[in-house]
Amino acid sequence: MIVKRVLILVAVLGLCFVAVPRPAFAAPVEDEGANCPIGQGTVAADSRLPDPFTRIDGTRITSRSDWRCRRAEIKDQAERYVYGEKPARPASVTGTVSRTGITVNVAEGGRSASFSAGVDLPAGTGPFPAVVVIGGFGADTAAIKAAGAAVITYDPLAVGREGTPRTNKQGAFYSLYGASSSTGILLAWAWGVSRIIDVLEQSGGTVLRADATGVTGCSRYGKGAFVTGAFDQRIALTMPVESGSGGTPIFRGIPGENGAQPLSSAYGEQPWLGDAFGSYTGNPAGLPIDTHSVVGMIAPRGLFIMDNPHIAWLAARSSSVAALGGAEVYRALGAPEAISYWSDVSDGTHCATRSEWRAPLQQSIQRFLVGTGSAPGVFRISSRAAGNLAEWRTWQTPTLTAGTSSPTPSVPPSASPSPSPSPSS
Ligand code: MCU
Repeated sequence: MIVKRVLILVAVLGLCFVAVPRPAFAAPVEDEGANCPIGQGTVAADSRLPDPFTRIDGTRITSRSDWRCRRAEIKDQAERYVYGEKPARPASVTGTVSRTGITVNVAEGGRSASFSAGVDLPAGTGPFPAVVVIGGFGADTAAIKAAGAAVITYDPLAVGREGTPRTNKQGAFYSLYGASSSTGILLAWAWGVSRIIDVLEQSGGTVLRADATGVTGCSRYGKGAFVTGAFDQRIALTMPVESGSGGTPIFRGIPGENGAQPLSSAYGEQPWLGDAFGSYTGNPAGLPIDTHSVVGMIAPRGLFIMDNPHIAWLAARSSSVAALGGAEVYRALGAPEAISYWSDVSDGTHCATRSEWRAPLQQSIQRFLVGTGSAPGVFRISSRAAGNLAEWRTWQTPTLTAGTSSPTPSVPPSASPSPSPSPSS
């Protein structure tokens, strides 16, 4: 009798665990604003940062739920003027996920391509959250695994090659969309990560969870990590490291930041940015957006920007302004703690593994990917490269009325107890 009751209790508890959806920190779809109208009008040139809260038609958003379609406008402008277009998921995406690797096959309009990625699981039984490490180096992979997430090692150059002229771009993305596509390779890399997430979704989440993906990368791959997180709302945690010009730093700040990689160099060294950016390398004030708004595209999802203030080329001061400006979007959406920034580091080596970042990195992974603990919510700006947001804006941050600021929580494929509430609640 007692045994029977215990069994019933276990079964009921089991059902509860299966039925309780765990709040996710990301959206269930790549782009929640895909059906939003894009305003008409021109944005006047401005040497300071455009107001992220003002629509193209000149009106200002008033509620948190307005952000979804305002974000869609920023995304449209980011594609049009900075990165090039990111096409929606192609007609066919198939692939496999194993404990050691992922394969991705894409096809559309009679063209096809394939690429693969490595998987390195942490200790435990899983299914695991995962961090895509673009180019194999970014945030400390040992620390990522120790925090409970798998590492997906992704070679972005198979999807968007470096060393090609803009007129003959190569890699899986360009096999589908053409060698003369005006999309830069950062967004091609981002598209590749999105297709990996498509395959994770199709896999049923037995090895890797599809609702708990992070992304990181250092240097040129930090530029890629930033763009990847901005352009796929399924990504719960974005961690660009020392990304430099073309990455997190505000474009408008680069010309005045001594020793920073010039915009013409970031545009010319590799086809990282879209072809359209070529008209703005000498005129960033003409851009209707800047990277603070791209940071805003990531809000209210987890973001941890890491910078190195010892190398002038990396433009850490302009990056701090982007983080401070983007943090205003997080604040307006009611999720100020979901963004962290850290440039106060002692070792000047580019892309070093840094002890200073270990705790906030692991806290971010646990909060946004594993689903435990709290976000670091820290801004540690080095005095060597401290930007001043007040010098860069004329707008003030609105108090938005409450609404659903965070993307709709998704039901995870795995069944596990629910963690603490979403960052925007
Ligand atoms: C910071 O990222 C780049 C930088 O933009 C380039 O100018 C330099 O050559 O390489 C950096 C990098 O990717 O280092 C690994």
